[in-house]
Amino acid sequence: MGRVALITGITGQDGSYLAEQLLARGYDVHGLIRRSSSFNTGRIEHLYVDPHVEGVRLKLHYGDLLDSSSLRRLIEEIRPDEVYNLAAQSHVRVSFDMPEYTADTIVVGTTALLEAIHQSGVKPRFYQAGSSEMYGAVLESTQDETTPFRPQSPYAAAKVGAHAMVRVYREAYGLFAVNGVLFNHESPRRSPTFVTRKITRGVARILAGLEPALFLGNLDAQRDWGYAPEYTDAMWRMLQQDEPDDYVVATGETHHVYEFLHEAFALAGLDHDEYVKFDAAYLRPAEVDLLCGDASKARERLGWEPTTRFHELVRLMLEADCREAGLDPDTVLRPVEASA
Ligand code: NAP
Ligand code: G4F
Repeated sequence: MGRVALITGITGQDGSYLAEQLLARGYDVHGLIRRSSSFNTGRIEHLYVDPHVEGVRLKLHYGDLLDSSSLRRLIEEIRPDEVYNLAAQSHVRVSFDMPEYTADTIVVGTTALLEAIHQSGVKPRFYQAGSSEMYGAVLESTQDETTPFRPQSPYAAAKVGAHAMVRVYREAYGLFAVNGVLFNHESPRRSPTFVTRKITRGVARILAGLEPALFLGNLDAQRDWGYAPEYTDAMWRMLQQDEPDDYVVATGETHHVYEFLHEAFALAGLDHDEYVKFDAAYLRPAEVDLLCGDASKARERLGWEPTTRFHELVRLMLEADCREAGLDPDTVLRPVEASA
């Protein structure tokens, strides 16, 4: 029998890529999904097969990280070999508006899942989706597994709490529990409320005549942006090691938000000064100015290497958004050689 994985947050960007990769590796994949009045399964529609068909390897289950009884039931029913805890209220700006809910999904939800595993007696390997946001007000120009956390948002503080809880279950109960500390990772499946996708989607829609302008907040922050499917591969690698440990996953390259903006508008042959407007609503009460990861440990121990770099990432996201806006990227974007 193949291995069995449970993914919370399977309907999100990372969950969809991870599900794809685990199915390709022969796993039976179970996903926790929230009940919603409209479909929330768009990112995994291409993987979905009617459960009445024999041999189906992707199964979806209603539940919620805030409903501990559903977590306990699922762990006991599915008896997974690996659990990937990706579910979260993952938007930093929104976490200032909804701090309690954010903390509930991240700290209480993660604890509920760890405790459900502990109580069940099932001993799956456990991955926790930690974030570079935990570093917050950084004092060092690159961050690795030894860099202290100085969180700047309810989201980041909650992720620090979940990170600590994972260590407690690892030390106290010998659970194979791993914290990934992942720097920003993006893709055409990124929610359009995060800045990279907001920019590429905005540029494509301006090109298509669907929007007159793009409203943004702070353009001065620096982020280390990688390509999401490469990061979900790193999650899997962490759970295949002999011992549980914590790992940073990053490209080691950092760029200002305005560089991403310039790059996307330049590829489309548009002048960003004409279209980009400032809106203070997108500022945060406290900002993280600089993130740049050092993933040496992941390189050495996991054999993991980022391959998609900044310019390629901007292009592939913009191309996908052009298609979504009904445009042919080969016609409307500058060719690769002209933009290299
Ligand atoms: P995402 O696209 O926002 O997906 C979040 C997922 O969590 C969605 O499937 C969402 O369900 C689900 N969810 C939210 N609240 C839930 C709850 N109470 N119970 C059950 N499910 C719930 O996030 P992502 O970019 O894929 O990121 C995956 C994880 O990695 C998150 O924990 C995020 O904080 C963390 N992370 C992300 C990055 C990054 O750059 N992407 C970097 C570091 C860490 P719906 O679809 O129903 O909303
Ligand atoms: O795209 P962002 O919202 O991503 P942020 O805050 O870095 O968080 C993402 O990455 C984290 C990993 O470090 C994850 F843990 C987290 O779940 C999430 O996936 O914002 C990036 C930067 C910020 O400095 C923000 O202030 O872009 C700036 N920004 C400027 N204008 C904007 C906007 N961000 C958003 N979302 N929307 C804007 O209009």
